[in-house]
Amino acid sequence: MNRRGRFITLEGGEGAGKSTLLAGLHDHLLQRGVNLLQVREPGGTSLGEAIRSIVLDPANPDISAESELLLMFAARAQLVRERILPALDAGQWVLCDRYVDASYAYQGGGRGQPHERIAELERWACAGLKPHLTLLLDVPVSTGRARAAGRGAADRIEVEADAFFERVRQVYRERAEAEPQRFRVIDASQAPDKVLRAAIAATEPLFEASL
Ligand code: Z5A
Repeated sequence: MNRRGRFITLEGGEGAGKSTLLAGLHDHLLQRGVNLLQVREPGGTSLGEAIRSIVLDPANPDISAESELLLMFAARAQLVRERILPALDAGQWVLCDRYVDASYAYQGGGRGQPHERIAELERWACAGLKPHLTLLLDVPVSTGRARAAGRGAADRIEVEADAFFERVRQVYRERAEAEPQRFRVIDASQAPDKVLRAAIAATEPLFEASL
């Protein structure tokens, strides 16, 4: 990849603390003088936000695993082309709350969609775009779910059983192990300030390297 900006993604299971970390990391990068775009998946474009409201709505229990996978990639294909690639080409850094690893974890691990099918969609939909850095917030499922439980009504995916989220966690960890140069795994059971410090340390090499 020979783009001027940097592409950072955040991943993790339910209640891992991504939103909490994003706020602190966003402030830190701005203080470092980074011209930053922050987006989320599914979402970040008007098409993506419409897909998000459909796919996370518990009033749509009949969405098939295949449809769910395609909807995630439809939102992603639009976000990559409409916002992420133009921002990177203009020299901005992009901080994205979830990206393609989430599809391998949730639709692959959680829903049992075949890895090769997801890989094919990635090749087709993502225009070759890979993150420079992926921060994986790793936390036991019970801890994450207990944190998330305080937040009110569960969405269509959050209603799944613990076993679903154990498979999600397992796939995330396997992907991190397979690509150690891209992933930094952060113990997200630590206090939020420690999680933020670990994330900041992981972003430092991005300032130095010509990627
Ligand atoms: N999804 C998918 O299936 N496939 C895909 O390809 C993509 C997404 C891209 C997006 O929902 C859903 O879409 C997600 C995966 C699926 N579904 N699930 N489940 P979302 O973006 O709305 O939600 P989320 O991504 O799952 O995140 P979350 O559950 O909202 O949690 P979080 O952002 O990681 O956590 P948080 O809001 O920062 O923290 C939760 C609580 O814990 C809160 O009270 C905090 O104050 C507290 N917290 C945070 N950090 C700590 C620490 N370190 N210690 C103690 N307490 C903490």
